[in-house]
This record gives sequence, C-alpha cells and structure tokens, in this order.
Amino acid sequence: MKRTLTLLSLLLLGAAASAQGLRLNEFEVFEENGISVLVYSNQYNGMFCDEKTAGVELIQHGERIVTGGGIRLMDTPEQWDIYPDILRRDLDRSRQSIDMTFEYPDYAFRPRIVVAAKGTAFTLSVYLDEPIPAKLEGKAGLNLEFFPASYHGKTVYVDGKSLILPNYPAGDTQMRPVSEKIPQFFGLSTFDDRGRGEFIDPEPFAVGKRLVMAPEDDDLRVAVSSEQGICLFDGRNLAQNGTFVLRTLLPAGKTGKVVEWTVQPAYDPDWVRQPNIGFSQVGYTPAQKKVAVLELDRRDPVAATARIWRIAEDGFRQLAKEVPVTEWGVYNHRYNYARVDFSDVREPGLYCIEYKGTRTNPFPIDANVYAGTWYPTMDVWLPVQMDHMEVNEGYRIWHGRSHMDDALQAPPGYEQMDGYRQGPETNTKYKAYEHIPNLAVGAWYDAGDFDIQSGTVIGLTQQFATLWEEFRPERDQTYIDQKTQFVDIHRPDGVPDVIQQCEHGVLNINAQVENIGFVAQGIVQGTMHQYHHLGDASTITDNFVYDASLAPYEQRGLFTGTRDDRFAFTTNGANPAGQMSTIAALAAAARVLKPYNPELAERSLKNAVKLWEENFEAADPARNAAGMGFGGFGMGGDGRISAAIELWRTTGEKKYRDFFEPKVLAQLKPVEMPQTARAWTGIGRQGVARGVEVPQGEAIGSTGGWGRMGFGGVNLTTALSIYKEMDASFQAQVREALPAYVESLKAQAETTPYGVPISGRSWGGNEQILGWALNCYNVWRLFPDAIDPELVLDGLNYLYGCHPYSNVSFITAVGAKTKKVAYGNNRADYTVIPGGLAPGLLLMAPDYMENKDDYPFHWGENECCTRNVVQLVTIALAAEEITAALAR
Ligand SMILES: [Ca+2]
Ligand SMILES: [Ca+2]
Ligand SMILES: [Ca+2]
Repeated sequence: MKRTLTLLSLLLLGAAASAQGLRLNEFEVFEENGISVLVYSNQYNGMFCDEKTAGVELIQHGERIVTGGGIRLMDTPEQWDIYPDILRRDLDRSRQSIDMTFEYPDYAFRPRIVVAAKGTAFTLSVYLDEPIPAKLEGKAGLNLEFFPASYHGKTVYVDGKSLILPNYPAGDTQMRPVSEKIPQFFGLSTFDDRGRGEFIDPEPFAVGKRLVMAPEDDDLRVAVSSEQGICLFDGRNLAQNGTFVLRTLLPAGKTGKVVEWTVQPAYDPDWVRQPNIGFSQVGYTPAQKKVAVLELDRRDPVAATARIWRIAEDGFRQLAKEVPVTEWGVYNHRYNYARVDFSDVREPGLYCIEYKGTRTNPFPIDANVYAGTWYPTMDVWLPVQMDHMEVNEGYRIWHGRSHMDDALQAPPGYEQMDGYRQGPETNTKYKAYEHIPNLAVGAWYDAGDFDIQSGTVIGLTQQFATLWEEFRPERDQTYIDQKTQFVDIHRPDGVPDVIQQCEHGVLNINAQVENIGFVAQGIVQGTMHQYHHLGDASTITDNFVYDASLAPYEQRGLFTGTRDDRFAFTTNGANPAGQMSTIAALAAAARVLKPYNPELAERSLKNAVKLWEENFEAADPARNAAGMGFGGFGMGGDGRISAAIELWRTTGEKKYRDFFEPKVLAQLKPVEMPQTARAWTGIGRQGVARGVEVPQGEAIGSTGGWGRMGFGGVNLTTALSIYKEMDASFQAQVREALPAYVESLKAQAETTPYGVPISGRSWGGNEQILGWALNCYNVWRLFPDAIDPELVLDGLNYLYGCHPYSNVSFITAVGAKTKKVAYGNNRADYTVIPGGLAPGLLLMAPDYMENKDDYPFHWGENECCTRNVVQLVTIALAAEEITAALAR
C-alpha cells in the first residue's frame, strides 16, 4: 500500500461512515465506524485453553471490551473449562451474516450460532437441530463476556433498574456435588475441594430482558436484549481473571431458533480515535535521534506539523519547535502512521509533544536519561523472582522461603498443564513420587507462575557470567544470604549483585546435577489448583516433604501426607545434547565465581567437565536427532559449541578450541531460515500473513543466549561473541560475513513505522525486539562503522513507549509513564513487580494490536519473564555506552 491515503480512499472511508450499518469487511469482520465485531477471528488455544481472546468479540472505540461470545457449558467459564470445536463457519455476504456450527464431542452436542448485522446492531441467534442432550440441560447457554477492568466504576441498567457494576466480587455462590460438574480440560481441577467432592456454582447478580452496560459512557455503552431473558454473572467469584458474563440458558426439549439476542454497540458516526503519540518515556539525550511515531485513525487527516513544547520551572510552556509530520502509511490495516523527527531539539530540559490537540506527558532531554534504567530490574524484579528465599524490601516481605519441600520425582506418563510431560521412564535412580533430596536451593521463578524452568535458570546463569566479564557491573544494592536463605532489597552487603545472582543459579544447577544426575527440564507444580496460585509462593506447598504413609493433611515431624511438593520432570535425562547448555553455564560461572567462592567455582567446573565427558560423543547432532530439544541450541545447532567455548575459556585447553572453531566458522555460511525466525515476517506494511505462528512464549529463547537464530540465513551471534579471542584468520572470515548480517538486521527494521521488527501472534514480541537490538549492539561494539548505533536505541525506545496501542513503557516502573498492571504473581492486586519487561503487543487477527493496561491477566501481553533480565541490563548498559559515543 502506498504510504499516503489517496483522496479516493478517504472519500470511500467517508462514505462508509454515513451509517450504512455494520458490514462484513475483507477480513470477515463486521465493521462500522468505531465498531468491529469479530466472529471467531481468534481461536481458543489448544494448550492454554480460554485466554479471553477468542469467540465473538467486540472492539469498540479502539478497545476490545467484549470477548468469549459463544455456547458454553458453565455460567462463568474459567481458563480450563471446555469450549466447543468449530465444525463449520459459513459467511453470507448477501445476508451479512456468519453461521457457525460447533460441536462438544463428548456430549454429541452440535449447536449453531448465526451472527447477523442489523443496522448498527447485530443479532446472535442460537439454532438447534436436535434438543440439547439431557446432560447439558441447565448447563448449555449463550454467553458473552465483558472485561470487568474496563467497567470499573461503571453502572448497568437491567430492565430500566439501575445498578452499580461490582468493583470487587462479592456475589452469592452455592455448592453442588461434583457429579453435576462439567469436567474441565485434561481432567484438571482448578478448585481445591479438600476432598469434599463438590464445586462452586455462582449465582447471577442481575436478571432481565434488556441490559445496558455503562449507559453513561460513550465508549463502553453496549445494550443487549433478549425475549428469553439474560442473567448477569461475575466470574471473579471463581477466578480473579473472570469476567462479567451475560448468559441465557438454552431451553430443554426445543429445536429451531431457541435463543436470540440483539447487541447494540455504541455507534457514533463522528467518532475518531485520539492519536497515540509514541515516544520514549525515559526521554532522550541531546545528541541522539528523536522520532515520535503517531498512530492515527485512518479517517483522521494527517496534520502538517506537531509541536514540541518545553516546560519551564514555573510550568510555563514555551514552543521549542514546530516539526513537520511525515506520513508513513497504513500498517497492519487498522491505523495510519506518521513520524515526527525532533532530533534537533537539544537543549536539556523537560518537554512534551502535541499533535492535533493531544499532548503527551512530560519527558526529559538530558545527557543522563539512560543511566541506571536497569536498576529496578536488577534490584527489585529479579530478587522478587528468587526461589527458596525469603525476600524482604523495607517493611514488606514479598514472599517467604518457597518450595522448601522440593521435589518429587514426576511419575512416568504424567502430564502437566504448562507443557511438561514425563516420558515412560524416570531416567533417574528415583521412583515415582519419591523425594529427591537437596533441591531446595537457588533458582528463580520462571515468570508469573512459580515453576523452575531449567532453560531459564541455566541461560540466566551463563548470561550473568558473560555480563560480568563484558561490563563488570559492580552494583551492590541487594543483601543475599544463602545460609539463612534471606534476601533484602535496597541493602548492600559488599558483594556485587550480579555475582550473587550467578551464584544463585549455580547452586541450583549443581544441586540438580549432583542429586538427579543432570538438570531436569522443569521443577513444576503438579496440580492445577497450585499452578494458578497468586501471591506469596511460600504458601503454594506446605514446605514439608511428602510421605505416602501419612493421610492427606496429616503431619509427622517434617513430613506430611499432602502431596503438594513440586515434581521434577526428568525426561530430558535421556538426551545427551540437552546437557550441553548446563556445561556452558557451569563452566562460565566457574570463572567469574572463583574470586568470590572458590569452592563453588571448583565444584561447578568439576561437574561441567564430568557432564562433557559423559555426553560429548552421544550429543553429536548427527547421531542424536533428539538434540533439537530442550537445552540444545535448537535450530538444528550443536549445543557442544557453546559448551566447548566456555570450557576453553575456563581451562585454556586446546582440545575444546579445536572442536568449536571449525564449527563456528561453518556457521558463517548461510543456512535455511529457521521456523522461529518466521515470526519476524508476521505482519508487514501490506498486512497480515495468516497462519504464521510464533511459538508459545515460554519456549522462546530459553536456552541461554539470545538471537541465536540466523536472520536472513546468516548467524554471527556466536562468532561475534568470541571474535576478540580468536586469531586473524578467524577474524577475517567473520568480517567477510558481516555485511550480509548487518543488511538482514537493517531489513527487519525497515518494515514497520517504528523502525523495529514487530511480531507477537500468541505472545508479545518485545523479547524479539530486545534480541534484535542486542544483535545490532554486538556488531557496533566491535565494528562501530558497520552499523548505525541508533538502531539499538530505536529498539530500546520502542520498549520505553514508542509503540502502537498506547505509549506506556513496557518495562514496569521505568520511564515517566509505565505499565499500571502486569501478569506477575501479584496480578490479583492489579499492580506490577517493578523492573519486569511485559511481552508487549498481542497481534490478534485480523488487524488488532493490543496490550491491555487495566486487565493484567493476558499472559501473552503482560507476563514478565525471568529469562530476559540479563538482556535488559545489557541493553541499558549498551545505551549508556552508545549515547556517550554519540555525544562525542
Ligand atoms: Ca511456567
Ligand atoms: Ca549484594
Ligand atoms: Ca509438601
């Protein structure tokens, strides 16, 4: 698409506005000005089930306020409650309708829903060819879910009666026998019934034939009416991520059209979305490039200029510059984009940007804006993620010592809902459910949940070692005492925190290697009602070791009969290639820990060498197809390369170098672009590439490094990391491969108005942008003339707020305006753990980019992960280095 909208297209858009009502657009979405009705454009996720991003959905005035429309079997569906398969989806443009046929295969139940435009409203009609199965009477119903966070402080009319929508769930529930419950997916139970064989059944808090949600609010008002009557439920009585559910039960014994709703969104022919002015919320240095990106309603003509105001001490605003606006064009269909380059505003001070009457919050221009932006991540976020420790901050204890009963051997064949499965063997000396000793030490929670994802522990440990060697960040603001397993935030203890965190990783890795024989792929909650735990991790388990001879909840000494201990999943023990990243981490950590903890350093190296000798032959990818999996470098690489590099660096033994050098040089040859890297091509200026899937977030980048995928076919990541240590011949070959690599990095950036590669189909793409920026930096620090260092800052500025949907900083507590909520373990409190990186924008089909900042429960948008902590620290240090160079 050409960058500028033609006059004709503006006229067409204008014509569309003159109340022709909802019409199906080219993406099979019902559209009218300010309204998009999606009918299963987005599907339920097979693995994580109901993410509140599927079904019939309504985007109104730029916000997705309604989701989950469809036939469901419970009043307030939870994440793991079942949903139907889609059998057919028939679109009829002449009738402006979409006809969906669903199936609940376990119940031989095949309802149909027809969604049809009716002026600026739409109807949802349920048809049955046969009466509903007896088992589903009183259970099958038409549901539609409203996000409570959007409706906080709002009201509702129910048949003319006025009510306040509950700010906090305090509705009535009743208990029913579990025999009446529709089982959840995979036989899971989100509910801890304490052996009573019952479940909670919520009651509606309002019932009527016509409900008007938020009549007072032009952006949120939605009226739903039905002759069959509608119940209004508060799903938060069962689960904190629950929604307000509108629901009509399907009548028993009837066929044909059994229920019809009319849904009237708030239609306003003149509604225009306010511009979203993207800019860095930490501000800019005087010397750097400064470009704000405007995200604009396609109907909103682009103004010629924007204004940069300088804010004086007395609050007086002085025009610093009137800046021309350069239109970029439509990106991902929904919005138009334009850029405002105010690079020549250099005088230090506070500024804001104004475009067409929308003014941003203030931000500084100052030489030091990037200084210390990593402190919240290193000082707060990471300590809070530390497992097996009590973590204190001032007057507050974030959590007590958690998982002190670690861990039980996962039984063969056991499946866990977060992607773990134990194979037919244990691959260890332990029997099913047997306690594995000495594991209650070290490691970090993987993300918003509390499992030890070993790829993260291994990767982070190695990255801390590398970070120390490359930057030597001696910052000490955390007290970490492994003897009493106590952490105190904002309290120096004389030891650099990076060293202590590296140590915290190594303690767990060594414990696993010595007691299991290798690092298990995960040490994970075994039951669903533990997995969804919110709050203090020390209360997930009883911290007493399980003893099968005791009854549940019975305690004897330090043992109980409650099987609540985590499971160690050990299938990967059969995979020699999977041990290579462990070797790399232990060998690297052995070097940096030596001056601080020589005993631990020696133990680490000993374990690394032992694992190398035991697994080297069998880990050859040519002999072992399983090498693609956990702990290998994936992407078909040879995990032994990184292990050999670290062993060589630590021991100086030539045999390791003789092994890795030819293999690294071979990587300089172009290779096939791997599956994961296709994420980069998710959307482009022309729009959506359907069917492009990004791997589920927790699987990305968990093997220790970042950006190990070969962009455009060339992978220089490893070669650049050892460049300075190698001889002239090696260096010459790297330099030869460099231009193609730089071109591929630049090419990724040029496809979007933000100058960074945007992705994020089922998990936000912020980590990919971070990885890309770091790859740019790794080129620049060795070859300053080969790449523009502003690319690194572009990546960082995107994370700091110069991005679509909103302009909050995606790094919590960093920047002037930052995320209000995130999917941390405190998400039930609608807050954040400072210093985490949110995954970012979820790219929903067909054209909607979202990062909700009132509802924290979409993990793909808001779940901060531990694995990227070192990247965040590194990019911040890199930015300090780059901005200092730009100032010279
Ligand atoms: Ca997890
Ligand atoms: Ca310290
Ligand atoms: Ca226990």
